[in-house]
Amino acid sequence: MLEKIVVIGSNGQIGTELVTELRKNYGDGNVIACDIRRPDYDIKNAGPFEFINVLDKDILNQLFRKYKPTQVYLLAALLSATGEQNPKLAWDLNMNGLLNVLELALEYKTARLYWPSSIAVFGPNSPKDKTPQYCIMDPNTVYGISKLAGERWCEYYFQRYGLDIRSIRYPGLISWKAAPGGGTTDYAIHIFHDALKKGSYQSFLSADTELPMMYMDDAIRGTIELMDAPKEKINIRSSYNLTGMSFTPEVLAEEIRKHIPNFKLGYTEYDQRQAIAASWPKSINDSQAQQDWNWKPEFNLSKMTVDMLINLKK
Ligand code: AKB
Repeated sequence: MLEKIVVIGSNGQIGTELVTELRKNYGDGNVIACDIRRPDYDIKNAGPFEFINVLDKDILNQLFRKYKPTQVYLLAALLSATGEQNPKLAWDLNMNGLLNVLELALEYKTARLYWPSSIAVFGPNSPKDKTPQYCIMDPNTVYGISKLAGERWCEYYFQRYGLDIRSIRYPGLISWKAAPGGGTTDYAIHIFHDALKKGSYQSFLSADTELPMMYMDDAIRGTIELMDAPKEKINIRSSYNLTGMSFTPEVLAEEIRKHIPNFKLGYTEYDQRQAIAASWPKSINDSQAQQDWNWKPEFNLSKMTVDMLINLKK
């Protein structure tokens, strides 16, 4: 079948790399990048680009009518830290954006829909270590609440209407190509930039704040592997737990010092993101993804650190 793939939120940290990879696999002309902002990189020149506000149902409808996509990736969202600055906008974008796309995917018979969830669906009473797929979930950020509600909508659309929707609960994503978009885990990217530029970094998370993380190469590969997996293998229609590694700022700094021996890590005054991080898991159990669609990360802390430093130096 000839695939027509629409990526909504193509300018973000994930979208930038996902569009490039999908275009390699399916051909430039078959992957339509869409965002509310003009792309400032070569996505626009490589293939089709459409300005889309996911909250504008008419524009969204025109997009579906024009391309009749076989696959849709909905990535447009406000993340945890920016979400806390504007809770109503975060709820509106994260929730109504999803509901608009779910409705249109059904109407235009989109074969497969991808929507990202996050470790933010867990909360202070969720188990912290090796957090399982199913457990107490009491998120206390608007981002986490919207992601948990979104997961329930996704499962509802699968069970009630048979919509083939697939999802991953991303941990913090570490990448060098595009800037991160206002998350709590962004320190793990800023630290590399500052290590190379200044030889030091002031972390807004405390030394012992352990969080689950993943290198972007693994996240993109995992996302496409999940979308390519046979339907009968997908047993989770809310969202799959997934992880690559877990570390604290101090452990990451130690790893960076293997390459930049004089690197210094300091800490800022208390930051609201500390409370968000404290409510999240330290590590994730992703055995269900391993079982169902053979998930396996390729990047651990040392391999990721080498790759980040090589690419950022360029
Ligand atoms: C954030 O920090 O908000 C995101 C996430 C874990 O979903 N990176």
